[in-house]
Amino acid sequence: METLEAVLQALAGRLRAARHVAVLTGAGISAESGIPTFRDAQTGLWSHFDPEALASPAGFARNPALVWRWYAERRVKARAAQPNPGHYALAELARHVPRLTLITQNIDGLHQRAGSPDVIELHGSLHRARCMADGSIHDTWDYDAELPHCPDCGALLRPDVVWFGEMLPPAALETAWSAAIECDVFMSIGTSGVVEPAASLPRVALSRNATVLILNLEQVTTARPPLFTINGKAGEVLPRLVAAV
Ligand code: BV8
Repeated sequence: METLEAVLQALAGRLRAARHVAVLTGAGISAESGIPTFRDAQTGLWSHFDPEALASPAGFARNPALVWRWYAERRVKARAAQPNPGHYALAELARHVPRLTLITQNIDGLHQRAGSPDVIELHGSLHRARCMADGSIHDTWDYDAELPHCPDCGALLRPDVVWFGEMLPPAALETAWSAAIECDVFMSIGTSGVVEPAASLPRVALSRNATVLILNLEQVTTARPPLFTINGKAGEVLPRLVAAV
């Protein structure tokens, strides 16, 4: 096991030499902003419900009011939260490398609020709703309605997120897949790597001999180039990494 400092210095050298850096984030990067992750035992969203029960078309069809209440609560929490140093470090990194593709599984919008441009939202956003009839996207809606309806056609609105069993937005997935194939460095930050197809992105990068960093709370901190793993908090580690670039 290497020291964190040694791993950070080695990674910083590869970031300095990189033409294209790709980053995939998961719930872990928002944990230090106070937003519960999916798997944290004490606060994990999934400890209270089966993902198929709420985050799925069947769950919504079965009880749309319950699903809307769950997403409304998460949207309020996300709006009240602040980006943390991990989000800001990634926004800063984009100013130090020729090209950075930021891909997130998160739907909280914190990367955008930290100043990251062009965030690829693989799983949609809490801050948009979609008309079930005409597919129109709405940035605001009647937040007090138990079941919000489309202001244009009156049909039921749904959260503009990707549920289990649903295809990811094709353009977003294509951009993410291409970045994983083309990048020199791929950093997976704060994700347990369970949900597909996002979970395959680091593997694609590794198969193309990119330098790959996996940073979460399950890893051992070590360097087996081109794979680097760090056990640490994004809000503490990423600012140190970006400062070393
Ligand atoms: C698809 C939006 C093709 C909604 C999400 C059966 C039927 C149908 C499909 C499947 C099936 N079996 C498998 C599948 C595929 C399925 C899947 O992968 N299921 C899993 C459960 C096995 N995938 C899909 O359905 C995808 N679509 O495959 O389409 C298709 C089409 C039709 C039919 C068949 C196939 C769609 C998946 C998208 C689902 N939507 N989110 C919402 O949020 O409500 S997923 C949601 O969960 C997140 O977006 C994210 O992707 C995932 C949670 O993962 P993480 O972000 O990693 O969070 P987690 O809590 O797990 O981990 C946190 C990590 O952070 C940990 O590692 C921890 O150590 C670390 N951490 C904590 N604190 C910190 C930290 N790290 C750093 N610093 C810290 N401070």
